[in-house]
Amino acid sequence: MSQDGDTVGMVLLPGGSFLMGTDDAEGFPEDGEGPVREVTLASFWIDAFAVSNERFARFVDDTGYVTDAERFGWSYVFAGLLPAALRRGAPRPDEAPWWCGVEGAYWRAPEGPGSGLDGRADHPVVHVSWHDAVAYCRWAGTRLPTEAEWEYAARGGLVQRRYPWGDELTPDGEHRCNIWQGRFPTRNTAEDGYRSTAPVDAFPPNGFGLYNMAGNVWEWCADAWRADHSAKVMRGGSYLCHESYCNRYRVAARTSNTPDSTVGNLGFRCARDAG
Ligand SMILES: [Cu+2]
Repeated sequence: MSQDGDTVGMVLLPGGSFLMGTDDAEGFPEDGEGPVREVTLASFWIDAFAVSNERFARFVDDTGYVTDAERFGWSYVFAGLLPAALRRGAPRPDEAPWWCGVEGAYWRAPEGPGSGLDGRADHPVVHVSWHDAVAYCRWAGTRLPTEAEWEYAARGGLVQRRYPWGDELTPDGEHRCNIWQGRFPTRNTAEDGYRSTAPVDAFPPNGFGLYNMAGNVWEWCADAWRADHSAKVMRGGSYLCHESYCNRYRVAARTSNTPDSTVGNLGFRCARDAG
């Protein structure tokens, strides 16, 4: 049974204008983070949490949907999460050799054969492509947020701050999101409590009551990446982001991937029109 018409777990955000983007010296201008511009939005609903394994399972059980990773037979898993036997000999992209192409990795087996979702029902679903996310939304009577909606939501009512809670990464020494601590990609001290995904309700929410808008998993947005319609926008950063190479857990940060790509640190949340 689909959840059409249901806004359980969603937050209604008032429409209005906000300053989107950043000229932050710590940002990546080449990603198109700037310039800062005023954007006006109608009010909309957005999920308080990324879509969890439990929610995605309901969709698959109801529809028999087969994800892109299952159709292709493999997905990208972070090397440090794999047993040696799967890591050895796995193909790795030259530009990001910490990713292993693992046969049989998909949302129900996030680290490939032998892995499962025990203890992770409330973690964000991963290894879902943009197409998979859109299919879920259609079933749920929702849609992906636009990039502007996503950033407006992530900012939580704050104006031109770096993170959903302010400008400081760890206020009073406290971790506020699930990213990488230590030396990427070989040593993860997991000071924030997590080496991989965290529950979708981990860490305090932002000013709009939204959880994990920074870190944990990247989230698909509805938009095409600039003029390149063969790629889609992703926002929010993930448990692998680290200052040393990718501080894209800032609210203005963005990246992209092709709509059939799947990977172990990329999920989504839903939005819907208000009224
Ligand atoms: Cu990153």
